[in-house]
Amino acid sequence: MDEKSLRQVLKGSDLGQEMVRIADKVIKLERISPEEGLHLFENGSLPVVGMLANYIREHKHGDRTYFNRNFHIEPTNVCVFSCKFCSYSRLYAHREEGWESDIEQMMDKVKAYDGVPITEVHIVGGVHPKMNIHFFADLLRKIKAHRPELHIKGFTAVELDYMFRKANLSREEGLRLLKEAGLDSLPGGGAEIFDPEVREIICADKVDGEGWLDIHGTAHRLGMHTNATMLYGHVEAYKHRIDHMQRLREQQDRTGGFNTFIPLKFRNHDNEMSDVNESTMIEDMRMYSIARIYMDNFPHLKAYWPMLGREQAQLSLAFGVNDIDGTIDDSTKIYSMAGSEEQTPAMSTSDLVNLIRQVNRIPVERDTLYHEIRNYVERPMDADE
Ligand code: V47
Ligand code: SF4
Repeated sequence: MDEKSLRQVLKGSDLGQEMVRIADKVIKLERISPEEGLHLFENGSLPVVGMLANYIREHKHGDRTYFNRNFHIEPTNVCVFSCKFCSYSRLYAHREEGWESDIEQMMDKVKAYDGVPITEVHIVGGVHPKMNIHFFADLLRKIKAHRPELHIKGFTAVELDYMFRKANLSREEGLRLLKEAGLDSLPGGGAEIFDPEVREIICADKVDGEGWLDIHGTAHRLGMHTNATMLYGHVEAYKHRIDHMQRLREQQDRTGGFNTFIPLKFRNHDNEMSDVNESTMIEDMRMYSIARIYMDNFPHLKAYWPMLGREQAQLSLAFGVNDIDGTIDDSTKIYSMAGSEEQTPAMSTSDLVNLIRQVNRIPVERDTLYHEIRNYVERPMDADE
């Protein structure tokens, strides 16, 4: 929708004075303040925040909707931490209930994709007390030796913080070591909610918000790109979501290396927070919309379909989202174990392309750093692909 039509629609809606003022700022592409962000959460109806978010989305990316071809390696689900929302991990004392892969098993997984045109491997897992930085550096070197062009996006700031402390390395030394071994970028996990009081309730024992931001800032200074997540829809209040996004926005102003913001909806199956209700679909779409409006210096907003489900991911493309992650095979267990509809998350490229086309957007395959590999409207799929 162009600026004139958007202004006309908003004029016809019965908006309060404050909402009119904020909407005007958004349309002029001005940054909104934390107070204005909170006003959107507390008073913004889905149609209004959705239209504004879609305006920003189309201003930044038009109809382009990105995905990539990737697969996951989850080295272990044994974890020294005990986040209350986690359905996936097993404590070291109960490690016989979990899994632990050695380098050879993980390399077999990499080799299974020989000849398949994937561009990224995403490595993420629990924090195992016996898998140290040298073990992972060895894995990275072996992956690069086998397939040098494969982009390795690996290890949350939580895993890194633990590895570096155990090896007595500073964050910069640790990141340099892994970068030299082949690590290309960091995923966005482990951020949860930065506010210390909420963190104390949901994940008291892992790296705090400052530490998470410092690891990402250090990675940016070393020339690596990273993502950022926010786990929402549990015990936090709107002000905590704003605080989280504000800290990320400030970090991005300082170091500029974030590619994508990924709001993650809390799923309540089989974890210590199962008594907390999940957010509604309307609340999820409001979350994406306000994230798109607030995070003005983040180029991309991602809906992670294995967690959200395909139909909601498709719907999110009208509410600010311009990326739906990758083709992923059944190697990620984080969400199926937490109650996602996607029990064995796998979508072929043609499934993803169709899903995006059905809502009149343009499917674009990208690499991890958003270089375009193929525009599927300019170059549609052949019947035999
Ligand atoms: O940090 C764990 C989340 C994250 C639950 O950077 C849960 O491209 C909801 O960060 N309900 C790890 N969420 C996954 C992650 C990620 C995923 C996809 C792409 C990227 C990227 C990053 O999963 C954790 C935590 O916030 N999580 N349990 C749960 N019950
Ligand atoms: Fe461990 Fe990550 Fe689960 Fe927390 S969310 S318990 S750090 S695997």
